[in-house]
Amino acid sequence: MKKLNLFGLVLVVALATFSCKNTKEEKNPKNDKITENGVALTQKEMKQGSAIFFDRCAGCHGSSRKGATGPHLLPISPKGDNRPGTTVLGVAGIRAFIENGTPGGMPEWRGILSEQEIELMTRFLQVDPPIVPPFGMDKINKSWKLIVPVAERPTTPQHNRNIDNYFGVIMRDAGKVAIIDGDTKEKLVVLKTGFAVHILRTSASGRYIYSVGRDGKITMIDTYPKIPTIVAEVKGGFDARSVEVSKYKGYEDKYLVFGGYSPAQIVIFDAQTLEPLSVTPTAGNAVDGDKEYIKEARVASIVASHSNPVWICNIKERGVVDIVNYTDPKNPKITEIPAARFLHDGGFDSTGRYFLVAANASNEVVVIDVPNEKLVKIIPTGIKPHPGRGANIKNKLGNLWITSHLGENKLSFIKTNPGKGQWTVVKELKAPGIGGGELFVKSHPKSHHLWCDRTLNPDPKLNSVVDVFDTNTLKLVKTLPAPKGVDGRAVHFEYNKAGDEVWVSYFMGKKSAIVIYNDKTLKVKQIIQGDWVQNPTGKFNVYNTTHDIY
Ligand code: DHE
Repeated sequence: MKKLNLFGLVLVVALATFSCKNTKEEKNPKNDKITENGVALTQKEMKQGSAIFFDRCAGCHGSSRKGATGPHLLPISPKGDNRPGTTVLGVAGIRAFIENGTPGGMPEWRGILSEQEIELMTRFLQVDPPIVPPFGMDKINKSWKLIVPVAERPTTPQHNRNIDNYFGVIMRDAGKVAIIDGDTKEKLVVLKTGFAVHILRTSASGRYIYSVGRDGKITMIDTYPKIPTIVAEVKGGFDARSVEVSKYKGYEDKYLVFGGYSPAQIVIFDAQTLEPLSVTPTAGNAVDGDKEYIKEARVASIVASHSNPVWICNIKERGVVDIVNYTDPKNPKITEIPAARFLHDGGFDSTGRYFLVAANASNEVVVIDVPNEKLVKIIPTGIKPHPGRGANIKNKLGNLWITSHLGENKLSFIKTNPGKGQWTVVKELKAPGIGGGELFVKSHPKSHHLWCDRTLNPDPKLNSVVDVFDTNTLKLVKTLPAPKGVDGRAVHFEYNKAGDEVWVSYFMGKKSAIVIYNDKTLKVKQIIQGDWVQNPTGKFNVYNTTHDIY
């Protein structure tokens, strides 16, 4: 298995050190062994198990193992949860899940985790999870580094390149972000950002690119210098998946919001310097009536409204959508909209008025009217919808927003314009082959194609290809295999600014690559490979990201 970087290790060691008080725990001072629920681990194994869990499992099963997209992994089932505790599954049961994955979207870890790691996890998952320590304003402030103060930054671009067509590409395992000139396809720079960077977002002006990673670190990149440069860094927590900027008129490039997975909190920063302004924990009651109080209420996707000064923050485990007004960033007003569990990823419809987000434990898509801060509809779609930010297309059925599904082979087309069928699924499509594992879809207003991946499908013949559909006929146009010399799983799409090229990442294989297709001919235009292309994942075109074009 890939080694954690130094920071990752320090972090997980810190987390593991905060092991919870456990009544069933017996310590043997001689060999420092923890014996619990019939299994034994040394302190060293506990730390290694925490590291593996944090790196590979926490995203789906929750940092405290209470479950989210995936089931809980607690030794004993919480009240009301009829899924077995890990002590009921035992070593053999846990091993079967880890090695084979599940049809519900859990990947098979055999071949990714070593035998020693799998064996360790069968024991680690049977003891109580470590407690996550707080990460408040003092710690956030201490982590803040203003590398280039605003006064020392250029006031105009120091080059003649077209920043609008720059691409930020995540090299996940290297903890780096590459900035590529989309016009010339030149790599401008590869910057060390943070452990397992997850997404990038661009400022409203398009000048700055912000990354956020599984280490909770935000990195701010300035595109005005000849070579894009890191100008500020800060940590908003131990673990995160999202970051977004203020985009409303008058607030361009002013504020930035961070969505914490661990601890679960919303942190607002000055978007020019990354100076922290406020921290708001997201803990609270769950949406579905039982008044369950959820401490680990992680912040999943975030989008910025173009029509009012708010961010839409999706509180995963609670199933509520927080509309965060940033006009007073030190004391943000938050309006909570009860929706469905567990909120994950989503994006705008083509008008930018409605936000659609997957509730992947309910198999539904939630629609929010952003200017009016209201729930419009909760739409059943399929097993574990996973749209990324979704895709918007237009044809005789109307304006359609599309989600793919992790848990089954299904693309669902939701009509978004007024008239008969609005906010219902008006069409469903299957990609070739069986099983789900779809992670992302993408289109562009200038294109007649809809692109779909099968990244988490266990079959290598399916997870290495991408399917392209015609947006008018909704028929499959072509299944594109990994080009010669490229190996791995295909993941995530991004168009260039003109909408005539599609960039696809190949990761988790022996020959990582970014493959650029001509969107009209579906022919490979260029393959970007090299030592610096290491497990590329998300790609973000500056213009499309700033303007929410997908
Ligand atoms: Fe992601 C988006 C969470 C696994 C690549 N991912 C998101 C978002 C969330 C999220 C909440 C939405 C951010 C937004 O729009 O504001 N992702 C999680 C997880 O919790 C999960 C399931 C497990 C984990 O441990 O992280 C997970 N994600 C993955 C992957 O395995 C992927 C394929 C590669 C990786 O980074 O490890 C991956 N996620 C992405 C990408 C996006 C994303 C590329 C941005 C899509 C976009 O177009 O906006």
